Amino acid sequence: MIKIYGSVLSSSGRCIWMAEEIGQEWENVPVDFKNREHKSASYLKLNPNGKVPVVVDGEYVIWESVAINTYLAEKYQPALLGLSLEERGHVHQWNYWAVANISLPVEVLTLQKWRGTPDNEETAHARTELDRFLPILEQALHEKTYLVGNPFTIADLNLASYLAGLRWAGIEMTSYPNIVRWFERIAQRPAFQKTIAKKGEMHT
Ligand SMILES: N[C@@H](CCC(=O)N[C@@H](CS)C(=O)NCC(=O)O)C(=O)O
Repeated sequence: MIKIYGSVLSSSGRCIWMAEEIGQEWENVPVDFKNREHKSASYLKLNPNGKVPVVVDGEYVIWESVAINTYLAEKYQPALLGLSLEERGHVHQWNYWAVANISLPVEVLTLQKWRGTPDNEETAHARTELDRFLPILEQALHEKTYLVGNPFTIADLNLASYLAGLRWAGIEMTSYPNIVRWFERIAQRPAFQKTIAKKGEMHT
């Protein structure tokens, strides 16, 4: 069974959604952030970065949420990577784009919300980066049901999970109607609904 370390409220949520999407049995391993379990010697053996998620699939260990989702798609449901070489290329393009441009602003703004701290230079920069990059996603979703081809791919899943973080952090998205329409549709997916329903069941 696939083991996913870390809570649905963290970057691990992206992999939990993926495990639901591919219909594989999975087990959550809580990581106690308050007691810094993510920095313990035994945890660092799994992920030397001291971050969640880590996924353990049998003997195989992998970290970095978007890489994990690519691995899970390759192994269990390759259609989620796109249906042709060109689609797979664009799925990777959006995955790398999300990690390069969206991931850090999401982390900064969700942490700000979590801690209830005021704006500072770092959060102002995060907002500027979103203003710079979200219009690119908005344009790409013009008259599109999914980001790359049709059907749904992990490019949709990964991007939508970052946007779920922004929504949770209270970031205003009304100036991006294509993103909102796309997100609302993706959020109807049973796997996403099952994932968010776990919020109450998990801690840390
Ligand atoms: N790029 C990483 C980011 C992982 C990440 O930042 N995880 C956070 C929780 S959302 C964490 O474990 N932070 C603890 C730390 O940085 O010490 C991924 O997508 O897996």
